[in-house]
Order: sequence, then C-alpha cells, then structure tokens
Amino acid sequence: MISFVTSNKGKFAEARGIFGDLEQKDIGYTEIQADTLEEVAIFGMKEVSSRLQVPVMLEDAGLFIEALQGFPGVYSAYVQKTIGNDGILRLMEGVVDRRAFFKSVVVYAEPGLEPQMFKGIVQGRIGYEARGSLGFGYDPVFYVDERSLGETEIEEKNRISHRAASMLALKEWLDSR
Ligand code: ITT
Repeated sequence: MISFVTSNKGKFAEARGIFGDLEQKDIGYTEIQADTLEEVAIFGMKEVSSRLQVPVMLEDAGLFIEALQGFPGVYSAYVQKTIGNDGILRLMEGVVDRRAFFKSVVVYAEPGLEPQMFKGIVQGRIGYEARGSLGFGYDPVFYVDERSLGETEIEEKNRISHRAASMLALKEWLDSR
C-alpha cells in the first residue's frame, strides 16, 4: 500500500482511479520556491521520506500557458487561490495563442531506495469561458479538443491527463520490478 502525501482531494481521487489501493496522507511538506516542478517535488520528498519510513509518493503539478511564458507554472496553486480561473480568463483577454499544458511530476520513495521521478504532460488550450464543475483547479478553463476538463468525467480525464501519464509510468515501473 502506497501513501500519497497530498492535501488535494481532487488529485487523490484521480490517483486512486489509477492505483486502486492508495492511502491519502495530508501531512503537508515544505514547497520550496524554485523554478521547476522537479526541484519542488524532489525537495519535498527529502522531507517526507525522512518522516515516513513507508512506500510514499507525492506530486507537484502546474499549468503552463504559452502566451504567458509558462505562467502560472510553479505558482499554480497560489494563483488558483488568489486570482482563480476568472483571473486567468482576464489575463488571456485579447490573446489569440491559447495553447497551454498541464505538467505532473511524481516522486516515489521507499526505505532503502533512491527516489524515482515520473513526469506527464497534457496539451490543451485556455478557453474563453469556464465550463463544467467536474475535476478541480483550472479544469473548467482548460480545454482538450472542444471540451473543458471541467466537463470531463474522471475516468476520461484519467485516460488523457498529465497525472494519468506520470502515475501510470510509476505504476508500470512498480509492476515491472
Ligand atoms: P499538494 O501539494 O498538497 O499535493 P496542491 O493543490 O497544493 O496539493 P500543487 O502544489 O501540485 O498541488 O499545485 C498545483 C496546482 O495546479 C493545484 O492546486 C491546481 O490549482 C493546479 N492543478 C494541478 N493539476 C491540475 C489538474 O489536473 N486540473 C486542474 N488544476 C490542476
């Protein structure tokens, strides 16, 4: 049984759809200010794995908008909490290039093992309006084809998402040992 250290219920629900057997541990960890999700995740895991001597994973994720040079990126959680999806739509007013991607960086550790990192990306577009109430965070403003992730059931999101890609890579690695 793996412990997933996260405060985010939406992330956990998606991860459980992939792993089945999974335990949420909402114990918090230091998220350093860094330029990349990878650095944030690796640093977080150093702290978590010294506190929990069990198989454990954590994830740092973010939304990267091309026309905003990758903003909000590593600041995605803070930006969602402050200006939210309305703020993103306002920043994108008049912007023609709507391309964006979500990225997920998962780190897995267990006692006696060097931490292992897995990544996933999903390409999409920032829409012109928020649609749907499924998922969490930026899902209502992030569109894949003609549908927002806010309108996408969790089973379908788990076939296409950044999180599905990173976590399936971890799952395959675990199964192949
Ligand atoms: P933990 O760190 O406790 O896991 P968190 O919500 O703070 O939870 P992150 O630090 O990884 O997670 O922040 C990433 C933010 O990016 C998250 O709060 C969402 O606002 C957004 N985000 C990440 N993945 C997303 C997804 O699949 N759909 C919508 N928004 C997402």
